[in-house]
Amino acid sequence: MIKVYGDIKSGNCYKIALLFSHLHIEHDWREVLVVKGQSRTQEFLALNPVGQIPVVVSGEDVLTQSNAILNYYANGTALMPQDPLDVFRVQEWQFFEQYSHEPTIAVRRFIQTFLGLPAERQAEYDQREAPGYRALEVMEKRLAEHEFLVGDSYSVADISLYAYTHVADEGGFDLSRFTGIRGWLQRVTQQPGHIPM
Ligand SMILES: N[C@@H](CCC(=O)N[C@@H](CS)C(=O)NCC(=O)O)C(=O)O
Repeated sequence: MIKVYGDIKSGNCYKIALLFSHLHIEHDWREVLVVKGQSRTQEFLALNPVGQIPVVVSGEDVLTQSNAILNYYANGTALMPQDPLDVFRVQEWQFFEQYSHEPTIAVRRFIQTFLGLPAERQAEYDQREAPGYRALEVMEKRLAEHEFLVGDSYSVADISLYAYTHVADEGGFDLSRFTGIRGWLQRVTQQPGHIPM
């Protein structure tokens, strides 16, 4: 049985739960709570020296990095395009997610919702607002004219970006003017096997 070490309230971990639900991949979920220091124990660091969740263990294989895990399991399914240029587009969105979207939208959500917006992190929280909105504008540009991020069907690119976009309000982002994104969020929830965070 595949083991997933994670916290379902973490978008990076939810990506894996969502993909496994779409693909009917049975797994054993092992809760690891970052805020309780459980990703820094010796036992956990032996599994992933980076000290981060999610981690997937399949037999002898230890898999880390959420988007790489998505791509590994989606390969050969309808959730990963076949055309090499479309595969490239998936990865383009995933690198964007990790470098421009997650560090702004997910980090503000963590500071606000998980830590309760402590005074010592207020400046960092404020600094991440403008780049977060810039990331949302990039998504909006695509989604105002297309149903999904890559090609014309739902793919792992959508899973990667959905994870934190659908809870962006928990990081103080107002999505009301992003009509393309809001329509897409709705379409994602209608995919067979969709599960909430
Ligand atoms: N690039 C990693 C990021 C994983 C990540 O940042 N995980 C967070 C929870 S969402 C974590 O474990 N944070 C604890 C830490 O960095 O110390 C991925 O996509 O899996």
